[in-house]
Amino acid sequence: HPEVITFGESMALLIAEGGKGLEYTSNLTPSFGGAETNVAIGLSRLGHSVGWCGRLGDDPFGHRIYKMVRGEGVDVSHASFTEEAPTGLMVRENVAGRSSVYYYRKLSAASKMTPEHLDEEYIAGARILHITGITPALSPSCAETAAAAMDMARRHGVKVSFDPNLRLKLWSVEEARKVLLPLAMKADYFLPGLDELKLLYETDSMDEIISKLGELSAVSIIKGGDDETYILENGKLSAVPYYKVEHVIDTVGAGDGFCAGFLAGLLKDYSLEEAVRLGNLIGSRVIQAIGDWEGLPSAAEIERLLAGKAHVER
Ligand code: KDG
Repeated sequence: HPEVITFGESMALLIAEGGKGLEYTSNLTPSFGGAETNVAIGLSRLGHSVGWCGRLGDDPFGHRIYKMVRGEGVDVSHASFTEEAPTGLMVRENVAGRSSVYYYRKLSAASKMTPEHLDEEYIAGARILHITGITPALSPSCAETAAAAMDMARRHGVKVSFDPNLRLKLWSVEEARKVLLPLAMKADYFLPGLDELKLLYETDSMDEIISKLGELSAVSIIKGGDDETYILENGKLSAVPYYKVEHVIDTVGAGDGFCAGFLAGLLKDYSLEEAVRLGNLIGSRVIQAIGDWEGLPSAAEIERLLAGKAHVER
């Protein structure tokens, strides 16, 4: 059984190259992305066993994603294909340093996920179930599936990790609030970004945010502070500083990288602070590479970095 199980939508990704917008570029690079496969790949590269159970279209993009995720060592034995709907697609451009994403994912294969696609026994054998708030944004049946998976995990003493990953291109903040806040109640580890909390709780006040988070039973790990990640445990707030990065290249995927590092820390029985530090380190690597998951480091790279050893190139 994998130590961590996650599921959600992974989509084909086409990236406009050369700093030209999609209207004018003649060069699109294919890749794929999805918050949950990003986390799964991150964990696998750090040496942990992880399963991803997504639903893909029975089409070339779907098969490509399946093979690439499997190639990263992620257990895809519970992922499935359907002929009823296509694999979702996202397209990204970067113009004048600003990255924009366009989704072509309405009625995608992943949006048709239902609780029947979950295998309770598979989830029961894990140590952690990781869910993101993108899944419930896809469709009502996906929202039911996310909640059902969390309930299954809780029934079997599997820890639930939940990253709200608010995507305002998928739903309004009002809709998101109604669904995400009840899901946060089911989590053991709640991993929001500070900006997301401001939107979800409709306040800029840190005191108010902390008091709202205090209503959850989860430990909250708040990403995206100016220079640090916060830990809120039993009403006590602490901060873990970021690793300094000289050149930020692409911030997409940083939060997922953080989650992978944090969950890896939990699996290694690190203290919360040490787990957050590992999360910060993985996030700092992801933002120094192009792509959502390409910059996720291996366990060996992390060991080298922490030992301060230079990489031997030739
Ligand atoms: O966190 C990065 C993800 O947002 C990206 O890989 C794509 O899952 C994705 C989404 O729905 O935007």
